[in-house]
Amino acid sequence: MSTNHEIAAVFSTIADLLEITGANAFKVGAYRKAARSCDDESRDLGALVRGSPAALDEIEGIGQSTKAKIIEFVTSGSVQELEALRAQVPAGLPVLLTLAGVGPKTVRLLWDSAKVTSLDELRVALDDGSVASIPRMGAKTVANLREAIAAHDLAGSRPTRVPLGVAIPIAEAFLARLQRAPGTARAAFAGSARRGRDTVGDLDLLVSTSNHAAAREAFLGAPGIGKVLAQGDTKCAVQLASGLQIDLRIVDDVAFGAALLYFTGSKDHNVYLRERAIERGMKLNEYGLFRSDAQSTRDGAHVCIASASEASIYESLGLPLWPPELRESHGTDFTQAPPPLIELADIQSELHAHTTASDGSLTIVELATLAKSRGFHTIAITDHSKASAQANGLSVERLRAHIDAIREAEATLDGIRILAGSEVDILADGRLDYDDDVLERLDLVVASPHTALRQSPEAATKRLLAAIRHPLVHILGHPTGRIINGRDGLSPDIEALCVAARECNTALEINCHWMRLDLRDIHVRTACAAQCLLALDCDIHSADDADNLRFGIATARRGGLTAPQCVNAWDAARLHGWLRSKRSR
Ligand code: DGT
Ligand code: CA
Ligand code: CA
Ligand code: ZN
Repeated sequence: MSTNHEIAAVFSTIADLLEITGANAFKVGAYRKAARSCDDESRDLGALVRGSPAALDEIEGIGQSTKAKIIEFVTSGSVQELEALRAQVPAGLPVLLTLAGVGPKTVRLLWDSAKVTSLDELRVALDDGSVASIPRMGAKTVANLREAIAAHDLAGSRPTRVPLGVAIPIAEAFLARLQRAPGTARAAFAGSARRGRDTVGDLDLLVSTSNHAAAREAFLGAPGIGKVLAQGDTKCAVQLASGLQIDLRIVDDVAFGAALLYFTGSKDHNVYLRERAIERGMKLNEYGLFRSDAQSTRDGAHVCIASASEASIYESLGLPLWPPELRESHGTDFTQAPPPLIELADIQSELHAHTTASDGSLTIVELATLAKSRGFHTIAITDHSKASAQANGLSVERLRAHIDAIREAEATLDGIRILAGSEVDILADGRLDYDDDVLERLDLVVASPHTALRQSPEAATKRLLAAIRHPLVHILGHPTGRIINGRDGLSPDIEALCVAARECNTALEINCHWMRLDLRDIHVRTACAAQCLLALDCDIHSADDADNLRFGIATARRGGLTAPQCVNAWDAARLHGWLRSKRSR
């Protein structure tokens, strides 16, 4: 892209984002006009800035403010105002503007009225009727949105993989229907969803039943189906209106374990198991593990060794039972015992949560009550710091008052420790958003990157290392800042971060929100190998967010995390001891 096009793109993005945030039409129009002017300008704006910046004044449609931004872009490579706007608008939202016929006004309406912040959330909101129930949203607009999404997917302009957090609730709704069908023995989801991948290509469901027709009817009768792709006696497949495909296998209960094993995969793991079976004179397929020698047939069929449960099949292959999350091909030695992976029940604290003081929807007491109801011993209140102005980050003065309010809540509530913390912005150069004397007063500091998420890997590594090594920081929050299907975020040298984290006793966060899951699975593997501490936190903004823990657990398990390495799995004494170890008093 030429410099002129790049600057034009900056201005039109600013205009889009301004319009989404509801800025006045005059300002938006000025940026659009400036964008056109830059596109149409025959001279190179970079050369103009360096040679004769006064010439910018002659360009029709460029005023004082846009001129300053052209100079800023040419000299620094970025524009502050754009960065600030990006931080204000959810990262997944601008993509909606690429949908045919969808402009900033519609996007704003979807965001305001249906809380849609990404294409995936729009799919869900279309399916569950929350878009249709927006007062100013006509039936025609709803139909247009569906068509635009379908066209968008067809054009391949978007990865069609669906976030785990969107897929799992759908899978569970289907399973509930199947479980209610007459004749059903067992029902489960398999495939990448069961292996806990952060996104799924499609859903794979499995049901064992004495009544195939009833299971089929229960499946095909579910709401939200756009198209039936197959409807056989043992195999059905549908595509939801949102685009997600769901495969169903209907089996006899005696073969449930073999089918579950087969359809859980991964494909590579299946190949490994099948080869091991062959080496041992057996045959493995989706119906069971069989003897393969010619003498072992009964009534012409091979004798079945195991099929009802996964455990019996692994055992007959002389292997320990491997958890689905580790059934991948990373050079794992499957003859060894798998590590005792962390489980949901191991988690005893939440160390990243926002209140109404910044951008959360719960009060301190409501958050503490929520944490208590989960059986946690500790909750940390970590509202945003002042640089996160878009999230109503706290000035030092407001933070002081907030700490007092937290201490007061702790004195009144029994059975839960409430920590005064902060989610402090890591500025682009690695400095933190509060001074040390402020941080020192906090029980816990989560340091997170929120802006400048496109800096170079070298700059990102330096920036995050500075936060990890800061003596007052306990946890590095969502280290890369990626948003699934939204933005890639930073690409720091993860191994270097993990080594430093271990040295400094700083924990790296697995943010459990299904749009983040950051650190991601492969990063967690690196962290486990480096033996640094990890935190598993929900970054709670509303009560529902606490339910995202399961997705973080899935990512943690895929990385091989065991409970002792996770600070949230520690008892109160150990956790608070670690927190105090980074405080002088
Ligand atoms: P996805 O849907 O792309 O997120 O990934 P999966 O792993 O769910 O893949 P999917 O839906 O194509 O198939 C589900 C499982 O079925 C897969 O994990 C293993 C098994 N499977 C499917 N096709 C094959 C195959 O050609 N060979 C073997 N060995 N297994 C297969
Ligand atoms: Ca699948
Ligand atoms: Ca499939
Ligand atoms: Zn947060």
